[in-house]
Amino acid sequence: MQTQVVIIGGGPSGLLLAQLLHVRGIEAVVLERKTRDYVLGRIRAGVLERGIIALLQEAQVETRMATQGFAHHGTVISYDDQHFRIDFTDHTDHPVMVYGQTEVTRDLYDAREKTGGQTFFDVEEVQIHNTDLDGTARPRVTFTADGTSQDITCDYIAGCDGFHGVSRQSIPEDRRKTYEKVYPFGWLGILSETPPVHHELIYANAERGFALCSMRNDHLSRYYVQCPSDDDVADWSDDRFWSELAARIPPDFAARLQTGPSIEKSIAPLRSFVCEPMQYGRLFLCGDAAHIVPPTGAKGLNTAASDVHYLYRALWAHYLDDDSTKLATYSATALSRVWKAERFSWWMTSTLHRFPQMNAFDLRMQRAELEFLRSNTAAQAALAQNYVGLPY
Ligand code: RFL
Ligand code: PHB
Repeated sequence: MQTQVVIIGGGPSGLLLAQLLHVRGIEAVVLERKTRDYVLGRIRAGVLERGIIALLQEAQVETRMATQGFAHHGTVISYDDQHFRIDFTDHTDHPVMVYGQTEVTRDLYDAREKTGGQTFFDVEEVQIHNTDLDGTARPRVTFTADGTSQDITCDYIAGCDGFHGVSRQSIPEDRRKTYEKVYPFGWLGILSETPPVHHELIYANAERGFALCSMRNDHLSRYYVQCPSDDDVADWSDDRFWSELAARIPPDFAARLQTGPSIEKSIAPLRSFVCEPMQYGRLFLCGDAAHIVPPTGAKGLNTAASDVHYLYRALWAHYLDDDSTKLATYSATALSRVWKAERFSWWMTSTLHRFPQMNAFDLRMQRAELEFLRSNTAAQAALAQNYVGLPY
C-alpha cells in the first residue's frame, strides 16, 4: 500500500489531523491499536480552548459542539475560607467551551467514516522503518490487522499514539532528550448523572487536598479529588468520594452538592513530560506521544491540538504550495508553545495541590500566591490568557 501520510494513533490528535488533511485533499491512513468503542469509552478532557474550537470548525466537524457545548466565561478558585472568580472574557475576549473529549472524538470518527478515509482498528505490532535524520528515504510502516500483515509506504508519518505508543521510541535514543516530573499524587475522578454543583468549574485548594468540580452538561457532573498515587480505586466507595469532595469545596457550594451513583471512577497519575525534538526525519510527533501535562490547567488535549495545527499547516504548505520550510521547523515551532503549556500546568498544579513534604513556609507561599491572584488584575489576566489558550 502507498499513501501520503500514515497517522499512528486514532485518538483526538490523529483523527483531527486526518480530518484536516482530508479537507485539503491530502490522503492519510489511520492506525489505531484499540477498537473505536474502546477509544470512545475513555473519559478524559472536558475543556476546549479557542484554538481547538477553530480547528474543529476548519475540519468541518463543529455542528454538534456548537449546539451541545457550553461556553464558560470564567472559573471559581477557592482556598482556605476564600473563593473568587476569574473572568476569562473580561481579560481575553474569549470563553472556553465545555465539550467532552469523548464527543470530539465521536464527531471526528463520524466524519472520517463519511469521508471514507481508511482506518485500521485493533492493529498490532506497528513498526516504523526507513526513517533517518535527513529524511532522504520514504518511510514504511508495517503492522498486522485481522491477522494479516500490512506494509504501507508513505511520504510522512505522524506519531499520534499517545504516551505509551511506538512513535517516540522509534527515534534513536541518542537523538532525543526527555524532561520529566512525576507528582507525588493522582486524581481520583468520577462521572455522575447529577446536576453540576455550580454553572462554572471550581478549582479548590483545601487542607485535605485539591478538588475540582467540572461537568459535561446540565445533568452530567465530573468531579476530581487529589489522592495518593498508589491509592486503589476499589477503596473509594461513592460515599467516601462525595464526603471527601464536600469537605474540600467552600461550604456554600458543598451545601448544594447533589450526589448520586458514579457511572465511571478512575485514578490518573499526574506527570509533566516533554520529548525533544518532536521530529526525526520524516517522522513527526503530536500530542501525548511527545508531551504530557498534569490535568490541572486543562491543557493536554488542547496542546495536542496545537501540535496538529502546526503539522497540518506544514503538510499543507508542502503539498499545496511546494514549501517545506514549515515541516523543517515543526519541532521548534510546536515546542515553543508546548513549554508554555507545561509551565502553566505545572504552576496550576503547584499552586492548588497539597504536596506531602510541604512545611509551614511552603504553605504560606502557596497562600500568598493565591491571595495575590485574588487581588491582582494582572495576575488574573495572566491566568485567563493561559487558560483560554495562548495564540498559535
Ligand atoms: P491519546 O488520547 O492517548 O490517543 C493515542 C491513541 O493512540 C493509540 N495507540 C496506538 N495506535 C496504534 N499503534 C500503537 N502502537 C499505539 N499505541 C497507542 C491509543 O490507543 C490511543 O487511541 O493521545 P492524543 O490523541 O495525543 O490526545 C491527548 C489527550 O487524550 C490528552 O492530552 C487529554 O486527555 C489530557 N486531559 C485533558 N486535556 C485537556 O486539554 N483538557 C482537560 O480538561 C483534560 N482533562 C486529561 C484530562 C487527561 C486525563 N487522564 C485520564 C490522563 C483529565 C484526565 C483525567
Ligand atoms: C474535566 O472536566 O475533565 C476537566 C476539566 C478541567 C481540568 C481537568 C479536567 O483542568
